[in-house]
Amino acid sequence: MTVAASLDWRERAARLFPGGVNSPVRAYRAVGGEPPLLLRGKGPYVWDEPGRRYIDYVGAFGPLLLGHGNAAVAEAIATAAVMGGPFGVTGPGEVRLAEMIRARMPSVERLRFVNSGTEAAMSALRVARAATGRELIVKFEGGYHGHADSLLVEAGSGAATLSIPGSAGVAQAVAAQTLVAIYNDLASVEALLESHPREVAAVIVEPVAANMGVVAPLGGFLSGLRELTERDGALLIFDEVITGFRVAPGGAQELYGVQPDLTVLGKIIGGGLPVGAYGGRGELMDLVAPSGPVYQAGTLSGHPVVMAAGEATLEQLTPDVYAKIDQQSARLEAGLQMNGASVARVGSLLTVFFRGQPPRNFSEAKTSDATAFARFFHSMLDAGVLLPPSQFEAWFVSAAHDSPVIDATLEAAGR
Ligand code: KE4
Repeated sequence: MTVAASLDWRERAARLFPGGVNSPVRAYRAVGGEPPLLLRGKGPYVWDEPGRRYIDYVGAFGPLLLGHGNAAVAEAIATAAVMGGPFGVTGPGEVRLAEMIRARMPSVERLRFVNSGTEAAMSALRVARAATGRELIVKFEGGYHGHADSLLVEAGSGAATLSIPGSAGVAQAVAAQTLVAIYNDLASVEALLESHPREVAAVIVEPVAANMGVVAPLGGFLSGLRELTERDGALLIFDEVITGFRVAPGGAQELYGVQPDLTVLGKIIGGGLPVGAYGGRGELMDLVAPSGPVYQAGTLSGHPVVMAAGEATLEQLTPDVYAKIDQQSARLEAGLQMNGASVARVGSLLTVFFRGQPPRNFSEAKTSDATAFARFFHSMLDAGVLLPPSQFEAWFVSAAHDSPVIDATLEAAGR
């Protein structure tokens, strides 16, 4: 395809989609410049239309833990696709994938498949409100759980005041039912629960924050949330859309040994195809229609091709694959230490922050030097390394990022 042809794609996209993209982060507003037109990927690599190769650390923003174009996943998709369907009734693919999820995450006794992390988080909140009869939700500044109205809010003026919409089009009344705490700050959660005693249905948290860049939970933070919610009668929801089956075989709840009441999943369990899931204690999930009064539905939920891709993905995620990914990620982290920057890492999630120390919360993360990040992003792109186009996204290392790939990344960073 000629450069003119690629310009043509961009012009046509600009006329079709808001910002020329189907998800905002893809527009490169935070780093400037035009996104490359990427046509093919294999393993750790992607190629653009002129045929330039990049090492990819976007990994579809999380799903591609096995890298691009994994043969077994592609074959499972092809085999399922020619079987026809979906059939409008439960199939073996849904059962098999759900059993694999439950085997790895025992807190997920029962679950429901949906088609995105947004749907999963939104539905988990609905279950929590029904289970507790309460209306308020607590989330964390810098935590992202998809674009459902009640999760697109910002902290109000004072810490304990009601939230304001974080997006145009979110009703004030909806925003007011979500309270915003500070990540890694149990006192901020306690203050909210004390100012609204027994009114909070659930606290929803990314057990490893990955939407402010990677911010690990400080010791005692997650277990502290478990105690505070139990004491107040609120449910604890872990949003493991990113961490699930990435930071450990059983996700962050295995890594940190804290069991939530409900878990939100997505990304990896669909092997790169559209998916989400929410689940938890049996008596909570049995509140969901048709067994209970909480309505939630989805035309393509549990799609056999998506289930096949998820099953083929989880099957390959053996303990030694996790060990290898962690080893390569540790090498990358060590090699990226450079003056003026700090590296945060949990497993194969990693962020280079352009500030002296890794941040402990969103307000600290926001003090990173965005200009320096943008410069670093473009110099890495020019050197053939494709990073997520925002200081507040995580780098995703895959099983396909072997030693030569890590070495090439570090060589580019060195330059
Ligand atoms: P989706 O609705 O985009 O499938 O999932 C929403 C979601 C829920 N929870 C967490 C912790 C998430 O990170 C996400 C989505 N992640 C972003 C990247 N950080 C998706 C990329 C994008 O928005 O284009």
